[in-house]
Amino acid sequence: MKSLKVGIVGTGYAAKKRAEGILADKRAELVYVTGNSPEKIQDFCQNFPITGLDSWQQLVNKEELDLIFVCTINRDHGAIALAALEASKHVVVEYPLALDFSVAAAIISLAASKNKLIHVEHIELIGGLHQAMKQNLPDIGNVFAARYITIAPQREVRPSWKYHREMFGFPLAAALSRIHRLTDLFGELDTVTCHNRYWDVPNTNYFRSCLCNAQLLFASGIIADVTYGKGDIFWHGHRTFEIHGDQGSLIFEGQKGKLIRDQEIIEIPVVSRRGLFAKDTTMVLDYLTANKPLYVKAEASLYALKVAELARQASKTGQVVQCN
Ligand code: NAP
Ligand code: BLA
Repeated sequence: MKSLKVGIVGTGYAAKKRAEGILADKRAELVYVTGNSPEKIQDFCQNFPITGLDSWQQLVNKEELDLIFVCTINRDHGAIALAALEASKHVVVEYPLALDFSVAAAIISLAASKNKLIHVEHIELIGGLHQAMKQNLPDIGNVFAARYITIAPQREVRPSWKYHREMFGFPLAAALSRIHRLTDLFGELDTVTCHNRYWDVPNTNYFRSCLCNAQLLFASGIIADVTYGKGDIFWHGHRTFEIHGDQGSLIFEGQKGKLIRDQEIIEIPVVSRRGLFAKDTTMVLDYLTANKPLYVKAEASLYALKVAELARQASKTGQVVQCN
């Protein structure tokens, strides 16, 4: 069988993981890469057998490419995915699909009309923590509450896309996995409220820190609290995911998990976060070459993005926003 010819937009961490995955799989071959700076593109081409191009517009229109991986900054995901689908390529986008919900919806429609794959990577779903949560959920009875907090302190924040209002996007859209873990477990929402604060770098669109807190009320009645924070305002890192049911609680702190019930506390091992991009890449190739189902549908990502968009509205108005 003819191997799939791959183009990569981006030269950072995700792009490298994709290139490693493609290189290790006979069903696909690396052809072109592009990025933000000539030096990084050159470095990438020195590390992988791949040809550098000057722009993503050039890359997505290369006749010979079958499959494009979009691994660049969030602001550009939507435009690149649209252009790649217009050029009739299969497309994989690192989450978020787009920062704007309506653009993301248009991308999914275009993929359907072109009969091409649009896959949004959501490695959090295939990671050890989420799998352990899912496996143990039946042991805690009826769930009524959840809390998911990730705080990443950072000393000496430099101007980078991850600390830029437009390039990174609204925190819960950018870090969409925070919402997506919850919608994957608990389904649809009734309402959302949200507060979001930035600590700005004066006279720029960069920030030094952000703190975003949302309360999601699910249709089932589950109340979930989501907190995302990063930057130099924080002094203590935090990654806690708790789910509370009427028969017990599941508490994960970092990579350590426990199930707490009446008289017992049971440790739950969580496997490491390594290898997830490789897994995702393999599943994309399984889908394209053998029609094996993927682990996530673009529509599920779109729903999480809708919740993020409504949270953004809630944070602007201070109001409770209805989700349907
Ligand atoms: P990264 O290592 O910082 O790489 C970012 C890429 O974007 C680099 O090629 C960088 O090129 C380029 N870039 C930086 N500033 C730019 C600008 N102003 N205009 C155009 N391009 C610019 O980031 P990453 O971790 O690979 O993340 C890439 C995407 O994957 C993001 O959407 C992220 O949300 C998503 N994602 C990442 C992970 C993860 O584990 N890392 C997990 C899930 C999703 P230069 O270095 O030349 O500037
Ligand atoms: C998610 N990791 C992300 C995202 C970014 C980074 C930008 C998407 C936005 C978000 O959800 O916050 C960037 N992650 C980093 C960087 C480091 C990091 C720069 O850990 C520096 C060490 N990602 C990695 C590494 C691992 C990793 C080294 O870069 C683990 C070995 C895993 N990142 C990882 C996973 C996610 C993620 C599993 C999905 C988010 C989730 O699990 O909820």
